[in-house]
Amino acid sequence: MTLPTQRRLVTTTIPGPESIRLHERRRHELAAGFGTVLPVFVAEAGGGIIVDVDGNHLIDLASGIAVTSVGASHPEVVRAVAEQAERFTHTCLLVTEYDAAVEVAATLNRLTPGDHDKRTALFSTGAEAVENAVKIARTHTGRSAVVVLTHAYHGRTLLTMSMTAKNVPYKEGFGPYAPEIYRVPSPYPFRWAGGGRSPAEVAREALDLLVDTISSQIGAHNVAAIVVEPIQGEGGFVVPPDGYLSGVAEFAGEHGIVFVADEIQSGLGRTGAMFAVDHEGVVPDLVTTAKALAGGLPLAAVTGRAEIMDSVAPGGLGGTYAGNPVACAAALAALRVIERDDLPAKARRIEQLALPRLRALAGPDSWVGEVRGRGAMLALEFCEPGTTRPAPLAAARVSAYCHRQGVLTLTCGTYGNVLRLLPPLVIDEELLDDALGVLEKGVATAAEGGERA
Ligand code: PLZ
Repeated sequence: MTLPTQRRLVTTTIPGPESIRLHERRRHELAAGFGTVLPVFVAEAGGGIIVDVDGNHLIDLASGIAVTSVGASHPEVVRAVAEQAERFTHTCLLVTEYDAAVEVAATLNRLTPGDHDKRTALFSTGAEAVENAVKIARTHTGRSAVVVLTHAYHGRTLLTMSMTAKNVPYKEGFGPYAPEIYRVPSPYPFRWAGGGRSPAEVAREALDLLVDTISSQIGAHNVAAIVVEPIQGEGGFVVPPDGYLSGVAEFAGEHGIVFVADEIQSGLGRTGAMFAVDHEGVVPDLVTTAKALAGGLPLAAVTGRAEIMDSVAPGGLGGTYAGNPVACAAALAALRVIERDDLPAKARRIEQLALPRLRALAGPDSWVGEVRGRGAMLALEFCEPGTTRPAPLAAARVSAYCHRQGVLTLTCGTYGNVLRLLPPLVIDEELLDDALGVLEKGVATAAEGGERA
């Protein structure tokens, strides 16, 4: 089945009447704690298109939060899932074995940075991968402290929520939080204290603060892991200046600290390289992946140095669904597509098409204070014109405008003022062009009024 590659609105409002009816029912059945960006019910999706139950064709600039890089119904993923499900859906990797899991591990061992000996552990969600990376690092080092950044997002479980920076909605009311988590400033040039610093200065100052905090408040010999998103996702698509990631890796290496790159959102082609750390040539000790890994099925992984990974004794890692065979079959198909069709190159092409147009929207009189990102992980940060005061309402208005016009956008950021673009890497160029046109119009007409509404 191939979906038409065109935006088409057939109802006068988005969501249309059938979505509204279904959403009403949902309110009585699903827990209120699950928010929704756009209460449109999906009938089918693929490529860059989402077809809703009213027959509207929306352009997908979300990819289910950076998951469906190969599209939401890539025929090779669909076939792999069907074939595997027909043979067996589950036996549990902790009970009996199957080769698809080994093959996924081998592929991740090959694709992740560095040509040292590696092992992979499979899980179902990104949060589980991050939790297990910490468990592995603690076992390997015999230490307990974990260092994370401001604006970090690592998940919603107790440990990963504790590692996540933002309070509402992720942490509010859910404490007490896990102990032994320490936070250092993210090198966020647009918001660096004092302002007016060059990216190189921000990288150096942030590194100094990391070293100083660890030395004076924790003790490097007590730190098991430093966990960093090479481009921060939920926190606002914050790109660390050159030199920061390599500096962290070097410091970690000198002190026997496990350097964990959380590539759950940025990895597997999204930023125009297979991994975001590849842009800086950094080789982490452990890499976490999820999201794009299995083309929409739940699968996550920790991949890294064999001597670190193998420090946990048999039985120490697992989970009923860890490395589920249907998810592994989907992953093998998705990874094949990512490599064979060179989706990192597609991400670079998306950047080439979109970034100049997005950059043209920024300026001293504009509500767009900064445009940043890499590959197909691009964002606009909305601020009161000429300042860095966050303008979350402007971001929300522009996003709502896009939704009304049939373009699915997401916001993010510690201050909720960042509009992010995460198109499927396989998106048709005409669709992308159309979506960018809508976004441009949204910024021109809807941002204005910003915080006054
Ligand atoms: N690490 C870098 O981006 C998930 C969160 C959606 P899970 N980001 C989307 C939401 O609001 O729940 C994410 C991430 C990074 C870890 C995770 C967690 O991955 O698969 O959602 O557990």
